[in-house]
Amino acid sequence: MHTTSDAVVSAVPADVQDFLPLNGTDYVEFYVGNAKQAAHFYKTAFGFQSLAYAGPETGVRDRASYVLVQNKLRFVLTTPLQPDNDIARHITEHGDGVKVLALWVDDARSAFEETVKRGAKPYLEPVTEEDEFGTVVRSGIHIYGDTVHLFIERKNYNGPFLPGYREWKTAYNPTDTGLLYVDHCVGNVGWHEMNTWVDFYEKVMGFRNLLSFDDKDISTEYSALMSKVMSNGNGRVKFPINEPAEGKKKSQIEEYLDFYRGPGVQHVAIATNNIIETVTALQDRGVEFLKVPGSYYDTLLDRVGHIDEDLLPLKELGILVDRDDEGYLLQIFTKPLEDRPTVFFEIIQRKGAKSFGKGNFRALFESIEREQALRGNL
Ligand code: TYF
Ligand code: FE
Repeated sequence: MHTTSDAVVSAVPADVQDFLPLNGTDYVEFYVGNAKQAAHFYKTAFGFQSLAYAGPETGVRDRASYVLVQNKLRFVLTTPLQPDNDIARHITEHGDGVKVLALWVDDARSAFEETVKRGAKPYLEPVTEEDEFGTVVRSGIHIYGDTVHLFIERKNYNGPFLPGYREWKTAYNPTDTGLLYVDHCVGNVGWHEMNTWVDFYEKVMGFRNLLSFDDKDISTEYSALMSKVMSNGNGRVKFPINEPAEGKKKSQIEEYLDFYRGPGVQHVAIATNNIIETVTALQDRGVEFLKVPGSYYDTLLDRVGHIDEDLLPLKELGILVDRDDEGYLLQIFTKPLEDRPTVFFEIIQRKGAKSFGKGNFRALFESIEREQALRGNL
């Protein structure tokens, strides 16, 4: 049932100095066509709260950015106010998508120097910004496609978000849905590019390869792909990298690459402590999830053994379950959140398991293929 590739290797030995210490994900920034409406959608459908805003009213001329928060999860939604800036070009090329995976560090200058000297392409030279709440240092490097990592140093800052933003309060505050923090963010890269980016995360970022899935592990009739999960030293930041593999018909990764017009973030996995409550709330608010056949649940307990949850709500909601050596996990995937079949979310509850749901790949990918076929892209 579980092969060795599903085992999670141990952490970096304590005596090895981590040259890029990361405290976790700071925020995920999306470039979108209409940030005001997107902010309303994420508040209404996903239960985020308003946190901060930057735009013409705060002296920013070329963009408007809305910052949303839910527990430790922060999303920034940014839209261009001009037709000819990088944000506008990003949207024209990719549609709405993830531009920035921001990482929380104690030293943004060192993060920049250590990664650039190992070969990272600079995106933002270290800059120090101040306001009445203190000082923030930011820097950034390019990753796959047009996506970037920003390093955010906020140890001397206690403002709502970042300098340049003001607090954003509204009377409209839908209740949260139990979303807690980013568990992992997956990138899709081009044909035969996975190992280039695995090398990048190893050599430039000091990450390790936790798990690998080859096309035999995860090819269904059509949707062949390969994937390697990269993790930083303390395990707080995990970036799986997918590449398409040859199958009978078009891989789901190829469909993404065609519509995103290149590599980019495929899914953001968000943790919850109660997946049944979270998914019930999301579904009530109109979030659409991929479905698996009811027969998936006929043999579920034979595959995963005892679980604390009742089977019936899992089946009604379409929540998937997988087990590894250390425990089990529950997960479910939204349909793409844009008109282009590109970015989607995963909701995940870990009960000991540190793996990535390999036992669900067949059911999940067959479900993705049914959607691909409805779009005429299979
Ligand atoms: O992040 C992961 O590896 C799991 C599995 O298109 C997965 O969530 C991999 C590829 C994909 C959807 C899910
Ligand atoms: Fe995932």
